[in-house]
Amino acid sequence: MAIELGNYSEDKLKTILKEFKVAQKEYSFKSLTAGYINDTFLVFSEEKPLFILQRINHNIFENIEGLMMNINSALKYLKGEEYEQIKLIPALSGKAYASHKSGYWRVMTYITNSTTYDNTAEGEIAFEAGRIIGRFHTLLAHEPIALYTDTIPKFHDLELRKMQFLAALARASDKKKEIAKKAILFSKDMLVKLTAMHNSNLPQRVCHNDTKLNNILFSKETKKALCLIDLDTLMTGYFHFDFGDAIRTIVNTAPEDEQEHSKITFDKNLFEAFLDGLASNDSFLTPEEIKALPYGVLLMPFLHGIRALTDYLNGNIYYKVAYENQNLDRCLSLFDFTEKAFSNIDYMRTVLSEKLKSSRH
Ligand code: GN1
Ligand code: MG
Repeated sequence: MAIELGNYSEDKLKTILKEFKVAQKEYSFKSLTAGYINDTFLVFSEEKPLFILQRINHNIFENIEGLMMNINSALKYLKGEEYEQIKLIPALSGKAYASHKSGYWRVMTYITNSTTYDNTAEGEIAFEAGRIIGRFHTLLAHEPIALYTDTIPKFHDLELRKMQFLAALARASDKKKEIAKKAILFSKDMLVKLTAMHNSNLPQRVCHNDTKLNNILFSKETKKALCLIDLDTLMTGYFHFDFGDAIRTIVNTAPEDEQEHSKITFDKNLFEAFLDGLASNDSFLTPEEIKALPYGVLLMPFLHGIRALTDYLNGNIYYKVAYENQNLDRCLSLFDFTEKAFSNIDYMRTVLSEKLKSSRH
């Protein structure tokens, strides 16, 4: 049976794979369609999944060299007890990626018997997610941030996203503005609230910057978290980015684009399980970083929401969409979660102070 490979033929993928240091075998491919940005394929030999072949979206990641250097530097440390190592397979040129007329490609090892979850209702999964994110950060805690390039400058910067939103709003048609009225009002209100909460005096760390639950690999058998995947946005940032992005996809048991907003949750048991997992690592956060975590839980869904709204107003030029209003629908779901998180801010402060110890007492 022919497998759907999107814009690529099997022959084309075979030609690209030949540009990497892999054994000459008969390979087959399966398209993985979960991401919004890159084109991703699982590579099989005799039914066995061996590699991930990926075309990096060059429109979004303009600095491929810097991006691959960030990943390469971090991967040297992302291994050890209770953290599964991912390896990049070099191209024949010796580089970590191959440039081809169709774009920039890379190959990584595939971790067998692994799986991902888009969302979960299980405390065990939330605990493991917290544990592995803490592990990722402790493994990279001593990395000099100067080694890392800002491949998407100001990626999680509220001011930048505000300017981009206002620019899109100024250009949008009255019809679009009418359709998106509720989201626009919410954005304006939340921008004021979040700006007031912002603390600009926190330590920078090497962050993953896209720690949604389905970027964590789990063992199919034991349900233990293995490692973080999708390292494209690995660059400096603040710990509350990684914390907030994980929380928005874990304590909400519905998908991030759930259309029935009554299904969008802020599940306290999952929040606490995640914190327990995080706290099972040695303490590595300063008291100020811990204090900023509830802000991160509001910031991250809001930023994703306002980016989706901006893209809707701009005519869907950034994210891949399946239908015209998808970005707006996603925005409204993310804003609904932001509101639910907002009403839990005192609760978050209390549990955080109970459960997380800082590295300075
Ligand atoms: C984009 O394509 P994907 O899912 O890895 C986005 C992330 C968002 C995500 C969905 C570079 O990532 O920030 O979390 O969509 N990545 C970029 O919310 O914009
Ligand atoms: Mg990503």
